[in-house]
Amino acid sequence: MKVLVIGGDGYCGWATALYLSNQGYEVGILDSLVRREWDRQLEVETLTPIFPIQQRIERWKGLTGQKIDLYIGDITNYEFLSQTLHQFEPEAIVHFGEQRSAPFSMIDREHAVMTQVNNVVGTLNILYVMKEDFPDCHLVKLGTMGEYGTPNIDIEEGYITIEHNGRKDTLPYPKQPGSFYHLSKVHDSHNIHFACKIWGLRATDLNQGVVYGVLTDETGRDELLVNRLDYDGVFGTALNRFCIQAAIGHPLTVYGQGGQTRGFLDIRDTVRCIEIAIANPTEAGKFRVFNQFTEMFSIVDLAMMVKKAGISMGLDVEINYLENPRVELEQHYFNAKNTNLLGLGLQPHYLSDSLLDSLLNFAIKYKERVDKNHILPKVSWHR
Ligand code: NAD
Ligand code: USQ
Repeated sequence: MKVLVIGGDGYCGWATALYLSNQGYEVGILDSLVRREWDRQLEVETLTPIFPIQQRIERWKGLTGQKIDLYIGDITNYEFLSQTLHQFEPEAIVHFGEQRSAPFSMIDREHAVMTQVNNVVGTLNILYVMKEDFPDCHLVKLGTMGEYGTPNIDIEEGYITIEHNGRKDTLPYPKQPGSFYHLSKVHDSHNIHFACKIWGLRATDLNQGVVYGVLTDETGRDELLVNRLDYDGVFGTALNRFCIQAAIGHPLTVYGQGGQTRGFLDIRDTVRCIEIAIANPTEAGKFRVFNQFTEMFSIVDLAMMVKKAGISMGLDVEINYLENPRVELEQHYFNAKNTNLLGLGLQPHYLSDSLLDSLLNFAIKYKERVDKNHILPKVSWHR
C-alpha cells in the first residue's frame, strides 16, 4: 500500500515513516521543514542532533534498500499539495503536518493566527484534493486528546449517546480544548466530519495523548536516523522534559499542583496505532474517531516516577511546583476510553522502569547539548 506521511520530518512522522517502510509499505514523506525553522526562530535545538531529511532518507535506503520518496513543500499551498498527490498517488494519507505546540500557539496573536491558519487550511486543502481526485484515499489524521478538555464525566471515543427531553441521539462528544493549538484540532475535526458527510470521504481521527520516548526499532539503527527529542518550554512535552531535566540536575518543572491528568503513550505505540488505522480503513462517508493513548497519569505521578528512576541511577532529582503558566484545572476527574485500537490488536508498551532508565540514559548521553535557558516556561496563558 502507498502511504503519504505528511509531517514526516517531525517527531511522530519520522518514526512512523520508517516503521511503515520497514513493514513493506511504499512510503512518501511530505514536509515543509517549517518545524526546523520554528526551532531556529525560538533559538532552540532538539536534544538530539537531527540530520537533513535527504541524508536521513539516503541512510535508510543504504541500510534497508527501501526507498522513501520526498516532497518538500507546504500543504497550505494547494497547487503543491495537488501535484504531490498526483505524482505519488497514495492509498492512505497520514497527516501529522501541523503546528503542534500549545505554548507556541499562545505566544501572541501572530502565533495563534499562524497556528490556526497553518493547521486548518492545510487540512482543508487535503480534504479538497481528496474530493477532487482521490475520493477513495483514507485520511488518517492526528487529532489530540486535548480536544475533549477535562469534563467531569467519562470521555468516549469521539461520540456520545445522549437522551434529552425523551429523545435520544449519538452526537460528537463535546469539546473544551485548552489552547489555540488544541482549538485548531477541534476545527479540523469538524471540517473532516463535514467533508466525510457531504462528499463520502473516509477518515480516521486519531485523538492522540502525549507521546513519550525516542527510540523505535528503526530510528535506533543509526545515528543518522535518530529522532528529535524536544525539551524546551515551548515544544518539549511533560515526560520527555522531566527525563532531560533529571539528567542535567534541573528540578522537575511541575506546573501548579500537578493533578492535571492526561492520556500518554510510547512512541513505539504511536507508529503501531497508525499502521492499525491504515490497515483497517473505514468505510466511505464515515468519520471514525479513535482515542490513541495507552495509560493515564497525573503530572505529579510522572514526576514521582522520574524521581524514583533517577535516584536509583544515582541522579539528584528534585521536584519544583511552579506557578502554572497555563489556565487549566489542576485537580479534576479524567477517565477516557481507549478500547477501539486495543480491539484492533494494539499491544501497548506500558511505561516501565526500563523505559525510564533508557530514556534517562539517552538524555545523559546528549546532556551537553541542553541549553538551560530554555527549560523554564516563558509563555503564559494569562492576560
Ligand atoms: P513535529 O513538530 O515534530 O512534526 C510536525 C511536522 O509537520 C514538522 O516536521 C513540520 O515541518 C511539518 N509541518 C507543519 N506544518 C506543515 C505544513 N503546513 N506543510 C507541510 N509540513 C508541515 O510534531 P509531532 O510531535 O511529530 O506531532 C505530529 C502530529 O501529532 C501533530 O499534528 C500533533 O498535533 C499530533 N500529536 C502530537 C503529540 C506529541 O506528543 N508529540 C501528541 C498528540 C498529537
Ligand atoms: N506540564 C507540566 N510541566 C511541564 C510541561 C507540561 O506540568 O514542564 C503540564 C501542562 O501544564 C499540562 C500537561 O503537563 O497540564 C501536558 O502538557 P504538555 O506540554 O506535555 O502537552 P500538551 O501541551 O498537552 O501538548 C502535547 C503535544 C500536543 C498534543 C498533546 C496531547 O505538544 O501536540 O496534542 O500533548 S494532549 O495533552 O492529550 O492534548
